[in-house]
Amino acid sequence: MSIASKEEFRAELSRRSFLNYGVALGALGLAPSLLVNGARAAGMPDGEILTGCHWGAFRAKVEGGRMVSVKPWEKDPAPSHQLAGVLDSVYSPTRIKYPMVRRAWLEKGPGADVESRGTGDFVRVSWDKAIELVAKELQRVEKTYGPAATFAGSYGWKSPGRLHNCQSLLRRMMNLKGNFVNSSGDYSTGAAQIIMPHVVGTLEMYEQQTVWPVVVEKTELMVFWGADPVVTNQISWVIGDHGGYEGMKALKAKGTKVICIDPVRTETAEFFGAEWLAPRPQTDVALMLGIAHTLVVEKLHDEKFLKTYTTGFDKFLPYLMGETDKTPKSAEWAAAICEIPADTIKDLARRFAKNRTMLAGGFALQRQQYGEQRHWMLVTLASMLGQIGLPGGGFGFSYHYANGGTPSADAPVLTGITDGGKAKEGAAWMTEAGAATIPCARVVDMLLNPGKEFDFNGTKAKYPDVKMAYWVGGNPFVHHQDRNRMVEAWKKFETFIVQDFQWTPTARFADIVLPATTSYERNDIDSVGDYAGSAILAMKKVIDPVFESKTDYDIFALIADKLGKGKEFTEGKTELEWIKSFYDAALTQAKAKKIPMPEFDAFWNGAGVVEFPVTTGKSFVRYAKFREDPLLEPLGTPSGKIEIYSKNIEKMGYDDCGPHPMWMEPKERLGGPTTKYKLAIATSHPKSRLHSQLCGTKLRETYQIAGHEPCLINVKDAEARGIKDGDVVRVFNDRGQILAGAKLTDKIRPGVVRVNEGGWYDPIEPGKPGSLCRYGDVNVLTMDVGTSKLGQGNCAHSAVGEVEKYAGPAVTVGVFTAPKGAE
Ligand SMILES: Nc1nc2c(c(=O)[nH]1)N[C@H]1C(S)=C(S)[C@@H](COP(=O)(O)OP(=O)(O)OC[C@H]3O[C@@H](n4cnc5c(=O)[nH]c(N)nc54)[C@H](O)[C@@H]3O)O[C@H]1N2
Ligand SMILES: Nc1nc2c(c(=O)[nH]1)N[C@H]1C(S)=C(S)[C@@H](COP(=O)(O)OP(=O)(O)OC[C@H]3O[C@@H](n4cnc5c(=O)[nH]c(N)nc54)[C@H](O)[C@@H]3O)O[C@H]1N2
Ligand SMILES: [Mo]
Repeated sequence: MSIASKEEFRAELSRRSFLNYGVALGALGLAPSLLVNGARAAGMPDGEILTGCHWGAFRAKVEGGRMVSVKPWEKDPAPSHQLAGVLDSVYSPTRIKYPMVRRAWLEKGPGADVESRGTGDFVRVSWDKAIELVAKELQRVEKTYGPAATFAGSYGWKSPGRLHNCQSLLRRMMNLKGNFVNSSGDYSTGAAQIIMPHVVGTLEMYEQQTVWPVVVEKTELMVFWGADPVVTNQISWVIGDHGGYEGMKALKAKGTKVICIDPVRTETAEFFGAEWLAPRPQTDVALMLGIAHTLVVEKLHDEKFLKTYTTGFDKFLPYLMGETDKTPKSAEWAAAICEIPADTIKDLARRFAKNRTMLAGGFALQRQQYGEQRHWMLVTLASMLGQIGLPGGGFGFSYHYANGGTPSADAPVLTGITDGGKAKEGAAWMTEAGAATIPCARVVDMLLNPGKEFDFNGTKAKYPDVKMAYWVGGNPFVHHQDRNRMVEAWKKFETFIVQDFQWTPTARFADIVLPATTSYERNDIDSVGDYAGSAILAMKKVIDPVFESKTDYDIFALIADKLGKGKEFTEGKTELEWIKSFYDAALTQAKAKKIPMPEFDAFWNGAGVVEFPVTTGKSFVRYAKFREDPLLEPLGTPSGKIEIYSKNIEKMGYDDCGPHPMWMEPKERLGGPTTKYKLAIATSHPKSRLHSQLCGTKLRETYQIAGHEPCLINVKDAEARGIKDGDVVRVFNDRGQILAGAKLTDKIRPGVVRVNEGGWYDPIEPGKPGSLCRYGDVNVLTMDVGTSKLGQGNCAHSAVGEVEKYAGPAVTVGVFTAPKGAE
């Protein structure tokens, strides 16, 4: 079966079969919300300009210096409907227009009246003044408290672009100044990316998958386990390619059996008409163990595979069979925990073993307490099935992320601006820059416990005593867990600087706010597709910077200059010279590999895009080489094999991550033995946003309910509480309370409500612990503990609470306008 052509796919899209992604963007009725009087309209000519963003490449139309419409790049097989919000984000009322400083900070100095953070009491200052304040403060803090007092590990989904990479630029400036505290890892796969190297020898979460064409041809049973690729493949870390949608379309056309294991009947389940199994959240390890137990009892496990390619099954087996703890992990045992009937669990074991089965695991599973166990157990289960390395079988952890599984093109690697630290091998954020480093999700823990020793992946380190933070390209007052704990902890900062283009909740809690441009107001370059790498695209400036915003590069160059390091920062290069240097480095590789690629001028002044051919990438099968020759192609683990038992983890002696995968009862979960609340709160990634990005745009009007973030609730749970569709509800637990708009559905299992992550935090009384959030930031309700001493990832999907019809006084959401004086 061959994959449907792009043309067929687009035709299908225009028949609106795919979540309305094919709807013309204008059809949403989203005209830009603000007439920008202060925008500098001169300079940019009318016409259409090709550029790109997380949501894909697009052509922006410019009229009279304004971006008036966007249309997806013709070669995008499945454009995201979110592009309409991208247009609006440029001109939305939440745009930061001028440098602003919190009044008390400006008048009384660093650390003054920290209680007033978040109240919106800002004073406008000139750029000269702002740069001077920032430079002086960086120097004061370093001089007074030393190099480990400024946090610049600023995490978040900044825009694509190899030059205006605001996080690298921040660290580049900080490295020139002296030193800083950095962070490692990410919020996406904090637990799994730490345990996977012990198990399979790579980060695994961002590796290329057995490609879709092979899956379409060979896979007989596709299992999306806590994964919703139809929603989450809309975005990529670089410029979105959306190749995964071609794969999914072809898989559906072939009629391959799909099972979705998820508390929610997802868009993916709907798209495939999949079989839906809805376990209690956080109980997947029990479910997997129940399947594994059945495989052993019915002798369906592949002993030859286990012997040849794995190590430690003999140590795991006694646990599975209950010889070590008198608890056989039988289907019946699992059923009592996960609430999937024992017969269904046994049946899954038989079907997994009988068919060529791909276990496609998402990330939410491991953003939970003991999250490390999920993917370890999935790898163990796949090992027992013995299909790893066979076409279309085994496991895959990135089919839902950035279009993993899209065949990779024969493309050169595009480099970018460096932070001046020593680059480690591996993921881009694993730099060795920084006087100290913390796992990124432990930031609040660091603030509350200076000097405290913490464990992380076999090492021990001490939290630094941080007095100041500089945040770019992230929105911690939305992305971090347990907002009330965070609001308290943040008071410890003497100074908090935020550089963004929108008045996010984070910017509102800042002392100094610097207005950055969007990517559409500067020149840059990036690749299309994290896995596909199908093209290099000129991200050409569409319009001039609006109001007083400056590019991230210019802002950091100005600060560096104030610190006497301007030349070192810019290396004397202009924006376009930097871009050319990245392109030319790729061109050199391309020439060596005989990949056709034009010279820079022809590229930049011509089509603005170079596409690359796909050859060998079309047939890639993950772990095929290892399967073929485990001795010559060993894994990067100590044994060279898949480690079902890890001696390295055993040596760490952790009580929350043992030497083989196991079920551990989390602190709170639906149906948990000691859990106080009756509802699990799912905090998934939103269909019509990228986290918090675009929440401040008109796109919100397409999904908000009674002006609030939606709360999906099962009809039965709603009826039991007297809640009707469209009601304003209060969602609460011991950690906090938020308002939301009730959306009744039978597409969520009873006992679970869903409020997506990314809703902007909008406290009635900013700075006051427990204050009601008027819009619906679900992280007011989540818990801020590490997944385990091993990974120290976040537990964003471990929360329970209650929902009631809101009976308090009427509230007005206040977070979607600029603070007073900043309009
Ligand atoms: N409860 C719960 N919480 C979660 C999650 C969950 O599943 N549940 N998921 C977690 C995950 S996986 C992630 S990745 C995080 C995401 O958390 P974030 O990455 O912090 O979320 P974003 O909303 O993408 O924030 C990016 C910010 O950068 C700004 N920005 C974009 N481009 C630029 C630029 O070029 N320059 C500057 N200066 N600023 C820019 C945007 O305006 C926006 O404010 O959230 C985490 N939080
Ligand atoms: N549209 C859109 N796409 C995105 C993003 C976005 O914000 N918006 N963010 C991007 C980023 S940074 C990331 S990290 C990825 C995130 O990708 P994921 O982490 O995979 O996405 P989530 O939506 O958090 O969860 C996926 C599914 O897991 C289910 N789930 C939650 N808890 C459980 C559980 O305990 N058991 C089971 N079986 N299922 C569970 C949820 O209901 C959901 O359907 O998405 C990326 N793609
Ligand atoms: Mo993420």
